Amino acid sequence: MIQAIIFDLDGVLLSTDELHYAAWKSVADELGIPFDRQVNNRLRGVSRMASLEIILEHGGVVLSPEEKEAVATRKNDRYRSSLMTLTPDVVTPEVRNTLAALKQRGLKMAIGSSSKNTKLILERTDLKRYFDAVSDGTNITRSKPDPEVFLKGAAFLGLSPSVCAVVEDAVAGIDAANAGGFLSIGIGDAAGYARADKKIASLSELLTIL
Ligand code: B16
Ligand code: MG
Repeated sequence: MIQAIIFDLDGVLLSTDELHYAAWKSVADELGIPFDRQVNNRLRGVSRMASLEIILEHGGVVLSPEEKEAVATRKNDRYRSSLMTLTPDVVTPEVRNTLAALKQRGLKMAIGSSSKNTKLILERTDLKRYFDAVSDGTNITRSKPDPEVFLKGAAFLGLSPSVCAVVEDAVAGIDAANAGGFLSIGIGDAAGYARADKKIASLSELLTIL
């Protein structure tokens, strides 16, 4: 019996892909690295530093640890400025109604996101009030596909993974959920992933499958 749902943020509850894309593109341009949406897709659910490694490898560029730190900071500064343009309207009525209905059913809800900017995004979009706990990039040391972010989320809720579902749009996130012993639910990109326990085309389907 599922008692709680842990939601990935970017790609599940809202899309900041375009904002990540613009910020990474600007730093890639400065480094002379070709960057397009195909490369950007590989960064889905991946931590900031791991994303930078993928971009550098794609461009055949080698940087020192200090240079990497500086580039990642530059990207994040630009990304955070663009997050200031977010308003509650970026969250669709379907997402909001689904969260409200699940909460009304008595399900516990948490966020399980790789992003260190999760709290800013939740505040800007007025999503915070639906969640009993937030596990994000600021409380983990290992990135998805490691299950740490979801295990911490379940621990914050005081529940065992066996009674929690995870909703994810990234293949790495489904692998993380499975590795942690959660029921994995794929949406978006991850809806086509064979290892997802359940697949949904849109968030409101949670109301019928759970
Ligand atoms: P930040 P999620 C992920 O969020 C994004 O999908 C991914 O593109 C990003 O690199 C990662 O967060 C880290 O974000 O730079 O803000 O710490 O899908 O796990 O909610
Ligand atoms: Mg995601």
